Amino acid sequence: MGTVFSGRVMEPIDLPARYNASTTFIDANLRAGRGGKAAVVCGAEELTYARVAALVSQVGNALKGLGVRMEERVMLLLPDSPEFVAAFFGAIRLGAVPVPVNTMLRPYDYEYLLNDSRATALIVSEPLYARIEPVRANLKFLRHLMFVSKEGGTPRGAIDYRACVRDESPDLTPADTSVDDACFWLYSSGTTGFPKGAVHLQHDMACCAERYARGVLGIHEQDRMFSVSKLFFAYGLGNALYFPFYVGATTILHPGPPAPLAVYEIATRQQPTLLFSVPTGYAALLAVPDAEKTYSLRSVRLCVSAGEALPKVIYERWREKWGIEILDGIGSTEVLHIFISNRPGRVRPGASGEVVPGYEAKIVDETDRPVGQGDVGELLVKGDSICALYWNKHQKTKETIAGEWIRTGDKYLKDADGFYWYQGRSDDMLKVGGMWVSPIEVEATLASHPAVLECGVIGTSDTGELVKPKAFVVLNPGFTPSAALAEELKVFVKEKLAPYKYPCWIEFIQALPKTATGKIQRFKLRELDRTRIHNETTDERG
Ligand code: 3UK
Repeated sequence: MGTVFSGRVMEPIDLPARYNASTTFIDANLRAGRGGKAAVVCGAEELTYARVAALVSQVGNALKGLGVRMEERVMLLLPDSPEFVAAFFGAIRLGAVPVPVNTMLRPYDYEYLLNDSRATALIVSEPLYARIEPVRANLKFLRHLMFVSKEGGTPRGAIDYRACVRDESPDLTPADTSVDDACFWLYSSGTTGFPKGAVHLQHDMACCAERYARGVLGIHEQDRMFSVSKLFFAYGLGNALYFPFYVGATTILHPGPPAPLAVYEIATRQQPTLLFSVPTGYAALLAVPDAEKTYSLRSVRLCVSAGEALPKVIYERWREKWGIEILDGIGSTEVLHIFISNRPGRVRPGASGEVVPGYEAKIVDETDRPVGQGDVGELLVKGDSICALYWNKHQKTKETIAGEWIRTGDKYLKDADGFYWYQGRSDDMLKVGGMWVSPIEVEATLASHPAVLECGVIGTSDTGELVKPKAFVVLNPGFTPSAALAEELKVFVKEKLAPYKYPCWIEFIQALPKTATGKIQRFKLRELDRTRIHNETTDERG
C-alpha cells in the first residue's frame, strides 16, 4: 500500500480505492526502515519515526476510547509540537477528521468554529485554553476537551491528554476509509460572513507532496524542513508535516512565536535544508542588523515564500545577503498547497512563477472566457488536491468550485514565457503577514467605538511593499481628530480581534465615498490613499 507514483507528471496520483492517508505518511516510513530516524525535532526533544508511529496510534486509540467515531471532527488548538503531529495523524488513522485552527483568534471565533464544525473533541494546549474557557458554556456539540499540559493539573470537565494517551496501545489498524473520504478540514475567511470549513479528502496531501514538494522542490529523505509559518495554516501543514513525512525527511518544529532572532537561532543550530516563510517573515529577518555575523544559513539549499506576493526587493536583498533563492509560489487553503511556483534556477523576481506540473490554470474575463495573453483576468485552477466543498455552505461552494475548476478570487496576467503575475484580489480581502483580514470585520469593530460614526478599511503598503490595514474614520460630533484618539482606536481593535487585524494607520476624514445605494467605495479610498506617504511602522506583525 501507500503511494505508487507513476512517474508521468500529468497522470493522476495512483492510490488504492480503499486508502487511509496515515499509511503514506506513517507506515510507509517504518516499512522503508526509517523507524530509528529522527522525524520531528522540537527544542531539546527528538522523536523517531517509530516513536511518532506509536504516538499516532495511541492518540487514535485514546479518541476511540472516548467514543469518538469515524467522520467526527476533532479540533486541534495547538502550537507546533509533537502533540500536533500525533493528534493530526491519530485522528486520521481512526477515520475521524482533524480540524487544526489558527492559534491567534479570540474566544468568540473559537465558539463559532467549534459549533460550525460540530467537533465532538477538542485538543487544546494549556496556554491556549484561556481562549476557550469563556465560551465553554456555549459549545453545543463538544463532548471531550483534552488538555495538553506539561505539569498536569487539568481544568474541571477536561481530560489530561498525556495521562489518557500514555496507557493506550501503540497499535491501531487504520480505519477502512475510501480514497475520497473526508480526511481533515481547514478554515478560511472571506470578506463577509463566517469562516468556511474547506473539506479535504484522503488523497489531497499525497497529491501536493508529489506535485509541488517532490516535483518543484525536489524534496528527499535527507532534507530537514523548517517552516516559520505554523502547522495550523495549510502552507505550514505541508511544509513542516506531510512533505517531510512523505519522503522520510526530518521536520524542525518551533512552538513559540516566529520572532526573527528565534528563527535565525534555530536555523543556525538545527541546520535546515529548506526554509519556508511568508514575505513579512523574510522582511523581518532582513531587518536584523549584522545577522550574518552571528548566524548561519549555510545548510539551506532553498527558501520558499507564499501567502502573499513576494516583493522583488525582498527577493533581491535576501539573495544578496545569504546567496539563497526564495521561490515565491501561490497556494490556497482550498487547493491545499502551491499550484503556481517559481522553479529553482528559473526564478522571475516579482512573479508567482509557472504552473506546477499536475495542475492547470486559466485566466478568464467576467463571462468566463479566456483573456488574451498579457491581459488581466481571474485565475482559475484545476488539480487533484482541491477541497470537495465548504462545510454547510452550499451557495459559497457553488460560487467557488466550478466542476474541476476552482475560482481563486485572484487577478492575474500571464506573460509570453508562461509566468504568472499577481495583480490583486477580486474582492476587498487583505493578506497581512500571510493571514486573511476582512475589511468589513475591522470596520464593524471600529464602528463599535463611541467616537466613530463610520469608517472604511483598505490595505496599503509600507515602504517594504507589504500590505497592512489602514482605516479612514469619520468621527461622531463632539470628537476631534488627534494622535491620541488614533492610538486609542488601534488598541480598541487589537483587544477585540486577533492582533494582526488592527489598523496600522488611521486617517480622519469628513465623509466616506459611497455608492448611490450607500456602499463604501473602497477603491476610492485606495485612490485617495495613493496620494499619501506612510512611514514604516514596526509592530508584532513584523
Ligand atoms: C493569496 C498569494 C500572491 C492569494 C497558502 C501556500 O496563502 C495560502 O492560503 P490562503 O487560503 O490564501 C490564499 C490566497 O492568498 N496568496 C497566497 N500566496 C500568494 N498572492 N502571491 C503569492 N505567492 O490571494 C490566494 O488566493 O490563506 C499558500 C500554500 C498553501 C496555502 N494555503
